[in-house]
Amino acid sequence: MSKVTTLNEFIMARQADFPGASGELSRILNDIAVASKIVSRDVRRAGLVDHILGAQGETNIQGEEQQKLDVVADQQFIRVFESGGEVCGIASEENDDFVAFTDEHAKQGKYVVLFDPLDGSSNIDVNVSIGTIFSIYKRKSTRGSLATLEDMLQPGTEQIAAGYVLYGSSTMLVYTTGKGVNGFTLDPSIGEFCLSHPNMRTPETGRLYAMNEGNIDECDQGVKDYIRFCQQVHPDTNKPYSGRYIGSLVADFHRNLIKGGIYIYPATNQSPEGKLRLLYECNPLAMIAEQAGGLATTGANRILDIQPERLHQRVPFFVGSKQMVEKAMACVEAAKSVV
Ligand code: P6P
Repeated sequence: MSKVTTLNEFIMARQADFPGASGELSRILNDIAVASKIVSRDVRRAGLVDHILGAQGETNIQGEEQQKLDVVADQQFIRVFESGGEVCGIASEENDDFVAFTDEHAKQGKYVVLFDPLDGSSNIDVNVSIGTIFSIYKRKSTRGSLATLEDMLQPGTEQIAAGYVLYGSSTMLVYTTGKGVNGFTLDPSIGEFCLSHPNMRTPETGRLYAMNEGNIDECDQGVKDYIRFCQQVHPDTNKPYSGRYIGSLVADFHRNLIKGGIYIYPATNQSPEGKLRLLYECNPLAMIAEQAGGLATTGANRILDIQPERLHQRVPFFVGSKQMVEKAMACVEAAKSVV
């Protein structure tokens, strides 16, 4: 039986990739792993422990009803970041404003973390996979001071690390520090994330497209043209592509990353800037996608190049296999030139 490599062993071994790194990033990644194990335990019990099922009754800045597990997960991640000493502040989907930690130790932290603690949480009650998405930046403000909004509003190209945790049939943590993508599966029998998907590469093309086609009438013509293209019989397979939409971003993204495919959440009449948030959903997944050989755009522009203006800013999101995203962008471009 081949030796199992735990996440901790992997991080330590790869620390050499960062000359001058004194382990802070490694500690943050380990902190994320610890919080994820706790959230995974709570997600697995969600159906049994009624105090965490059902809406918290509050609504977050997105106008979405907060499920209690959202709040539990958010607090779990904030707790590990605040106590770890490497992170001086956070921004999260569940918090209207960013949080600058006031503890003197935390204020010395070199990094900020932006995250969606439990994306797709409306699926909790029906036992569909959900996920955590995170993005790590070096702070721009002076160590020892309070984190600032400027620390949070950095373009995706400045990410030091990005990743997600998928609470699915198994719990997986997938991340990149800009030197490829690696996936780890939680082995509950030893409580460790173990390297299961080394050096993940997404297929250049694929046959799966993920979009909420209920929105099709509200989309621009180029999106309609691309979906129509997906639904045509293709000469190489004599079949159309397959529509696969779970309604949980991390689950749809992860499946496409492995099998090849495209996920599209375009601008619609309801959501003229798209639905997904740039800072803690699109940027981290865009970094993963590009590091695995895929693409991530707004349908026109590279996601990672966008200079954020607001914490909860939304953008249209086309992400996945390179050739599929390129084809979708070509449809969007072609539709613009049609008067
Ligand atoms: P719709 C979940 O709320 C989420 O942010 C993503 O996880 C998911 O892909 C998308 O929204 C689903 O949105 O409008 O299709 O229900």
